Amino acid sequence: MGVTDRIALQQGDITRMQVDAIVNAANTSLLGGGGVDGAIHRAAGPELLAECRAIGGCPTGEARITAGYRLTARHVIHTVGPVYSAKPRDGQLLHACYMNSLSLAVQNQVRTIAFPAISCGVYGYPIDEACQIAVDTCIEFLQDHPELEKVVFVLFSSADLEVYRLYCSALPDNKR
Ligand code: AR6
Repeated sequence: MGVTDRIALQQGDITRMQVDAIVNAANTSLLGGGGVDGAIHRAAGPELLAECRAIGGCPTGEARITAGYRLTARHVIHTVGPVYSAKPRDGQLLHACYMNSLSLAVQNQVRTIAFPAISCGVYGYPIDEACQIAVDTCIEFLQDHPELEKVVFVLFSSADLEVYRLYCSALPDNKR
């Protein structure tokens, strides 16, 4: 079994995912917002905001973990993606978001995790560039962490799903 067998692609709403942890594309305040952040807070309930408030924020590229409250997922991992600026730093920060989220996950015995397309909404990151960073970073991590069973990329639109499908189907053998 190759590492890509531990990666799944799905279209839908991340709040409905039956995984140990879902990742939230948050902002540095961790106090909620629109997009996937708003959907996660609505589905998890007010206890999530209370726990986030106590954390007191999160710098771009880093991640913080909370309980999932009314979600099926046991945990929410909040990470803050970069606002796209077309500079090399964007890619470094987006890579750090995935890496730090995955590290926090395994530190907390998470075996299955779902990611949205971090930074690809309000923050303006082009989906094709972000997809490569997301998939490559997760492959790298899965190779080093056999205890992580599954990474699911949950895409809101069929167009975004297609970008991920195409990229994954064209991966070279040394990444599989
Ligand atoms: N499930 C899965 N994906 C979703 C969902 C959902 N329920 N809702 C939206 N998406 P965005 P960002 C997709 O804007 O770009 C917030 O206000 C969406 O189509 O949620 O990282 C935060 O508080 C897009 O592909 O996050 C920050 O201020 C992707 O999720 C800011 O937005 C990310 O879009 C973060 O911006």
